[in-house]
Amino acid sequence: DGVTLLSEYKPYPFEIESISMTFRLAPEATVVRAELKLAPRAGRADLHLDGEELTLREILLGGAPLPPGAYTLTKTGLTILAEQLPEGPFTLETEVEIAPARNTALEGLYMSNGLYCTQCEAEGFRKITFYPDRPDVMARFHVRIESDLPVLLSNGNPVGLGKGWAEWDDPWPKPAYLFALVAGDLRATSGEFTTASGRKVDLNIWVRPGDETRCDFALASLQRAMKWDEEAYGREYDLDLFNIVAVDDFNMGAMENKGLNIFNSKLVLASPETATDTDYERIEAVIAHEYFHNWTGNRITCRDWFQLCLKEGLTVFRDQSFTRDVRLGALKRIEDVAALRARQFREDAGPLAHPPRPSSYKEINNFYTTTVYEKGAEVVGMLARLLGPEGYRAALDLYFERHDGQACTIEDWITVFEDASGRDLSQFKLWYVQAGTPRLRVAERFENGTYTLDFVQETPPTPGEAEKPPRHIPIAVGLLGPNGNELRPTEMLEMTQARQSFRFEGLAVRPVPSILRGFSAPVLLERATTPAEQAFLLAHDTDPFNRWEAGRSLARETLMAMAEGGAPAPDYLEAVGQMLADESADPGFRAACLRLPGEDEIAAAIASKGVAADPDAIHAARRKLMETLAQKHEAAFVAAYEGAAVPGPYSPDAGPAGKRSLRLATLAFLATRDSGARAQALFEAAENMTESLGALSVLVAEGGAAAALARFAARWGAEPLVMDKWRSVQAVLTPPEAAAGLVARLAADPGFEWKNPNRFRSLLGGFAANHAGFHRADGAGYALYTDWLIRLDPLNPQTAARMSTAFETWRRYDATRQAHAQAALARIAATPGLSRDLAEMVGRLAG
Ligand code: DPP
Ligand code: ZN
Repeated sequence: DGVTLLSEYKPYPFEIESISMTFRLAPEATVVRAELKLAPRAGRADLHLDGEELTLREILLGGAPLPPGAYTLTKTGLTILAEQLPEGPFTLETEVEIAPARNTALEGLYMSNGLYCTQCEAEGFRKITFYPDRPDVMARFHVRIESDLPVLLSNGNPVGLGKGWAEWDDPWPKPAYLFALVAGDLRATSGEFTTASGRKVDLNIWVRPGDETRCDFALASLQRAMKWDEEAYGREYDLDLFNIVAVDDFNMGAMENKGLNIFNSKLVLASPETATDTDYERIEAVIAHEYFHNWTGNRITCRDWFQLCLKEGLTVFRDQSFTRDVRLGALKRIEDVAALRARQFREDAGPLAHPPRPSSYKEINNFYTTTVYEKGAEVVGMLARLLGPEGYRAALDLYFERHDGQACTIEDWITVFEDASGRDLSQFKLWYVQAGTPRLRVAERFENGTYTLDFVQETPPTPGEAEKPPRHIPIAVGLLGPNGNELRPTEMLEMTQARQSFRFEGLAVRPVPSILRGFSAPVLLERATTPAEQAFLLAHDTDPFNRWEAGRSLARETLMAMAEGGAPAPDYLEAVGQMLADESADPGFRAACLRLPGEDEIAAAIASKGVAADPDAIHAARRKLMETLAQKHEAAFVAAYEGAAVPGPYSPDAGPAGKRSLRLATLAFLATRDSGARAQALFEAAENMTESLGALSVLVAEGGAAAALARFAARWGAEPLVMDKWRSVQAVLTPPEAAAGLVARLAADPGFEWKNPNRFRSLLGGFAANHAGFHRADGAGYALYTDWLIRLDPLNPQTAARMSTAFETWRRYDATRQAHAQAALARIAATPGLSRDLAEMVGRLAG
């Protein structure tokens, strides 16, 4: 039935010493010759090579043509029976033909605006040549490219270059998913880096002619990442050359191919006029992420794709730490937790819930999820908190020492932590192998100077997992006194039982607890508390994360009450006024505290109480709260807005970016008072994309952006990445009743290049984020979205399947909406020729 099971893993019976490939590039008929040097590992076995959509032209075993009866060819590969094979090492040569110009799935070798490029993770290499396309087969690659195009790149070091050809050799054995090839008319922005041990590395950012002016930030980010990895993890780069190439058609963000990273162009190109502060931050983080994979992913890779979080969870944790250290400080944790809750908690609460290490899949591309990535990073973070900084570093040193050059499992990883710390982590391992977000309830007692926290943990069932034994949860707790002074500094409690109590003795007064500081574990904390106490923590907590968290939960509870007809909590309204006026707090932090929780987050919170969420009521409540706050604190909003102006030339640094963030956060409130006059003025005066797009967003949400949108389009019509923002802002923020109609019109525009994943995501992905617009009661939002998924699927199954996750929350809403969502899923499921990717997703979504 097409299901792959972790329990059925078997080692590959052959070793591949090397693979030597020759590509004769042509858009419709590229010829790929591959020579594999193989050796049986233990005993005789059939040789199976993966291969899809390949036209076999020649096959030679030990230099002699293999007669057709000696092998079998299917849609998924080629098999040579054991009795046809010699007992010792042998060579196998194949020649196949492929058509990169007709590859719309963007997996394997394909073309993007005249450029040849590849994407092989997870299983794209099998669309290039016959090969054991699995990560535990690591081999040395030699690549010859023949083409008249000016720039011909592959992994490793250049070893030969002539007119119409180039040869590359990668000295590091690697799995096929890290193979890459690029050919085209490209320009480099170059620099260098000298490693701690003195190796000089040439760095190049390759882009299409004309884009060279937007590469400096990416190059500087790469240099920062290389330095940080030496300092924080003792990891040096291991080749003389590091290339990054930007391509316009890419299913994901970027890919860590050895020595030749390939990036979605939106994560490389940046100039003040075309990229926002958020874009700069993301570019730096993703450049770092892919670079960090060189050790966590490439030098040490995954045994099989079930272990994906071994490289992704760890590498996300590393890039988060990098951004914290070089850019954002404590604000980074706030951003990461907000994103984790919005995406991963949402996944964990719905039909797609799965553990960071799943145990079965039909299509591995469907498991590049926020659970594998972001929850995977949280689990690594918990290990780091349990062991402390030195213990964590010792464990990582041991990991690199013990497993360099290997394809590993989560068990290997946990064993390293056990060996480095002497601790038993068998219960901790549940975080990797079970799905679901634990709920952590806490009650408190104070008697005779002793303060007691009574915790209860419980994880609700998820698909296929009814029983949830207790987890090992690190809970960081600090105690504050009535004046906001710290009575007890942060202590890491370790909860391992279903119910567990922790005592703090010798206290003169009843403390205010600050629980789960720094979000020390990915759980839902439930604590009966008063708005007054949350306001106290927002004003006084010495842990910046929990300070933000107190305001966030106050806002969430206020919005939930308002969506059910209640009034805003006075303590919350007061607390916002204090935060606004607190000039001692960092502007970026104040902005984070002022931004209201999104409508999807409110819907999730309402649904988790077993009540059907009403998207229209939530939208109205959020709007009403913005108006109420703006009215109550108008003067303070104006003062904060004006105080956060950033004169002078643009810099993407955290200081000015934080001020712009505060300015734009306050602008949204003020627009409810001045009919968007300030936003209009800022839009007209803006000299950078952050302010231009920020002001435009406010105008769109206010429903009065027609002139500004036209002006923006006239200026940026020739810049596809900028026009993605123009589309996205409208799709996300147009008032709900008008959104579906607007998105349908923009999608029908003949200039809308929907086959490009960035274009498609900007409009349709934006629409799915327009909570009340997408979840319209009449089902028109679902129907429009479904039409487009069905249209995209035959061309690009991977992106279509990824975007079907818009439907993962349908059970939160009322019966009418549920019926519309089910009808939409049924319509997708009934589509003839549906891809395996999307079929698996709709099956799970409807289940
Ligand atoms: N391995 C890539 C990344 O996450 C995704 N294809 O960096
Ligand atoms: Zn990654």
